[in-house]
Amino acid sequence: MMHIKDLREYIRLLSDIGELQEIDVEVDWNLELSAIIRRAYDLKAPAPLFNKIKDIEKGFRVLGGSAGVSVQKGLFLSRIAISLGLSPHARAHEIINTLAGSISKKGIPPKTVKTGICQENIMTRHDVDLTRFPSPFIHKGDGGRYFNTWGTIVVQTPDGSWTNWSITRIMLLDKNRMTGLVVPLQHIGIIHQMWKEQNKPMPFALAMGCEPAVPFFSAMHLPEYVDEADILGAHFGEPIEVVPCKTVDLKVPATCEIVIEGTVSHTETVSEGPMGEYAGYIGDAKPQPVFNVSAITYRNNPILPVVAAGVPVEDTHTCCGTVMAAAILAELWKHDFPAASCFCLYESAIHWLVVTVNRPSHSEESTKKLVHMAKEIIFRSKAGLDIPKVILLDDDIDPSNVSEVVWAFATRCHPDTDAHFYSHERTFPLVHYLTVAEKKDISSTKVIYNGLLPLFDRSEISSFKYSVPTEIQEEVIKNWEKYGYGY
Ligand SMILES: Cc1cc2nc3c(=O)[nH]c(=O)nc-3n(C[C@H](O)[C@H](O)[C@H](O)COP(=O)(O)O)c2cc1C
Ligand SMILES: [Mn+2]
Repeated sequence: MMHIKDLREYIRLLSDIGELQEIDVEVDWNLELSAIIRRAYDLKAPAPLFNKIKDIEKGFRVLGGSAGVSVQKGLFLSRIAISLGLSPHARAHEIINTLAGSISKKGIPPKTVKTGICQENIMTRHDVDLTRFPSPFIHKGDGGRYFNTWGTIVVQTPDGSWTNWSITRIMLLDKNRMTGLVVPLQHIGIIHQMWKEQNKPMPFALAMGCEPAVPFFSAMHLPEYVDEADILGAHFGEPIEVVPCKTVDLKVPATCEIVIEGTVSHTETVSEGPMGEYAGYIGDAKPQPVFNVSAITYRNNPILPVVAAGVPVEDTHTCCGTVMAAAILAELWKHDFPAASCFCLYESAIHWLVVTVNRPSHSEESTKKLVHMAKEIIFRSKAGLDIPKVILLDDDIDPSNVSEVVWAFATRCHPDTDAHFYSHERTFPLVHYLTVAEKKDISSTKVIYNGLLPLFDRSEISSFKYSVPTEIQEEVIKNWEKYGYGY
């Protein structure tokens, strides 16, 4: 396991494997920068590093596509894999199953260090000026410039017993104020409520441009009172180093690029959004709390990572999809559900979770039991909250392979008897098709499609893998170039 300890080391590694595109021509933070990021997603092109941004001081940079997928052969998930300490060639199954293993381990809490490179430069009080940084205007139709799309918001319960890391979008208001999505069911919302009950604003630290694993653990759905930082430690087998902030009693990853410190108001709200969201559409504007900024610290020549959320595949899908699948797989294992693997298809804008099952029995009774168990375990877990549609398939299918999943879903699920609907399930309010009332109630119908065929027999599949005798398969692969194929 290779633990990359800062963003710049990650950028060097991306460059080494042809996954980085440095852009030296000047680009505009107003729609141009995000347009380049979006086109890079569409082409699965290298991650753009913007070295020169219009009206922004020299040296301040932006990185896009931190967790984008790649067009290069064998390197499809390389950015995600490297970020998590795995080989750039790691496949989905290895990434998800390794992460699920880490979630099941005992946490390793962070180590506090006295000084951190993230505090090379400090702005406090009247010097605080968020507008010096290249926060982009991302989508036509957004309600403002978005300062945070990939950074981690650190908050703590009033009694200090739980430190939560999460990613939530944050919009720029002016020199020292921002506003962001504080969703009540998310941990930031639960902790904000605790501070409100004490009639106090909630201290926060926003750490941007952290070592590449941090966003993955920040987007991970863990139970309440579990610190994401501890699970990152368990994953790498060593603690992450954190440094105390200057104006709030919180700690941030010591090597990150930019830190915004301050408090989230318990009384004042402003209109946040709309914004182009991960489902692929412009969402809604709603009142959200004001984030008042007390200090900004940053590395020399800071790099601000940016996600241009929208139609798949972008970083929200790869990051959330990967960690949701891992968190759900860990839950399924904990409850002895015979899951082989699990994947949240990026192309579904992470609305479809595929669980492959290694069935102990094919009886109708046991399949019925598995569907019921899947519903109980998945929809009750924090990660399952975001998942509206689940597909259960036998483990001849690779759940990360869209072609295989589409085929199996189309041919194995009876529209009448294999769709199991569950009404009034808690839901993430950003799921696109929800009605206004469902978004307000954060409750909607969810579905499990049972694709576990009765008496499923692999030998009935007509494919290269299953219907061609092994010796002939080997022969054909060996002779492939001899037949005249160049690849
Ligand atoms: C790029 C990106 C953007 C995200 N934006 C938001 C957001 O604006 N609001 C939100 O509630 N969750 C957002 N998420 C998902 C949360 O980070 C995720 O649900 C996480 O588990 C929340 O942390 P918690 O489990 O500690 O509550 C985003 C995730 C990513 C990767
Ligand atoms: Mn949490």
